[in-house]
Amino acid sequence: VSKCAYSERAKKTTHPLSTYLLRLMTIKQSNLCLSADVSTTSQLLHLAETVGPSIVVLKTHYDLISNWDYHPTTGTGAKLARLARKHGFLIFEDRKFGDIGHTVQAQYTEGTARIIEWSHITNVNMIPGKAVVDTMAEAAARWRERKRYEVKTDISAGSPLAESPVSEENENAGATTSSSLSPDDVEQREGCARDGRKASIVSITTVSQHFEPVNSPRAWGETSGEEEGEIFAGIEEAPLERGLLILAQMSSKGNFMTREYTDACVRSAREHRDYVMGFISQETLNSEPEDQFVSMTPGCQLPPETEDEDAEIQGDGQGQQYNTPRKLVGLLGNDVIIVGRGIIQAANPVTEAERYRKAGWLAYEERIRSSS
Ligand code: UP6
Repeated sequence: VSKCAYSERAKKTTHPLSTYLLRLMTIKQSNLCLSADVSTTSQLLHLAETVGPSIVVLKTHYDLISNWDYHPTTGTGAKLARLARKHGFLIFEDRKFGDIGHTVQAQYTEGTARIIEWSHITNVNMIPGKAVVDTMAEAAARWRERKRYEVKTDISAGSPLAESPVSEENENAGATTSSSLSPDDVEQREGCARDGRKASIVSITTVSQHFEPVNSPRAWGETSGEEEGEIFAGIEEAPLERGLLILAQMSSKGNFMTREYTDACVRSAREHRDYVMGFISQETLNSEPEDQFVSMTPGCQLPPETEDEDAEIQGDGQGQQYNTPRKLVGLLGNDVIIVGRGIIQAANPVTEAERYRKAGWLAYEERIRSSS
């Protein structure tokens, strides 16, 4: 179990999105992912808006939503992406891809939902074999090149940002770069900053100094301006890279994920360190010094406030099993707790999310401070 602080691991990982996530976690003092398993877009967007300040990842199952709007720039994915920038969290579509590589590539990048366009992270079930990870990595690399090209073309044509998907994605990016970075911090290359309605391509090279931990994560609720979607001072835009989590272990009772399967997931992750951020697992799977994978862990609930915090938690009667943040983060070394019904079925999901954030963070602090 790693005693290394998230901020230190942010410096060690080579995946830009993991670096970003580990910094977000440090700033927001949160290792909480909300599993927003609701059935309408308004419920989803409302949760993202209200719980956004407490979380670092918002997990979706887009196919649970009855009225998902597929429009690339004004649809549900684009709206979520805007809320992600506003509150500082990453979007994780829990698609659990599981087909032959060719099919998965198309499901990931094309078809109805075009998941790659709005979701920073997705995951894959590796039962079909390692090729599925190879093909997803290939698709993500191609997508990134296309995005870069689109940004460049958009800029050289001087077209208004709002007219292309990429500009929609980068809307408001300038709020950070212009207000909190000096010109020396910014190098012409990638990312997108706004100058009136024209864009310039920038890369934020020395971002770490801009990540000032805040005393209260609630400070994230204070935007630097009135405009909807304006991002927080001190936080830069998420990098253009996409990330993958490999489904290496499951929380459900009697699942068929053997040690051999889990080990194969780790080997595959090591082959794609620039794309695979980590795992959906029940314990940390980092075992070599170069392993800086993030483990995100479902099957997490807290007992009611009135009960002992280490009390055993009942499953859901449909195979789901639950553990507390203290066990998952403190003892088993997981990094991010994924909580669905524990929060969304509470009388007040906003205060409940804060309760989980605090419990998850405390478990992490105890872990890095413990001597054993
Ligand atoms: N999930 C699990 N276990 C896994 C992998 N994924 O529960 O091993 C997902 C479920 C659900 C969420 O698909 O979206 O995590 C857990 O929700 P819950 O907290 O309401 O049980």
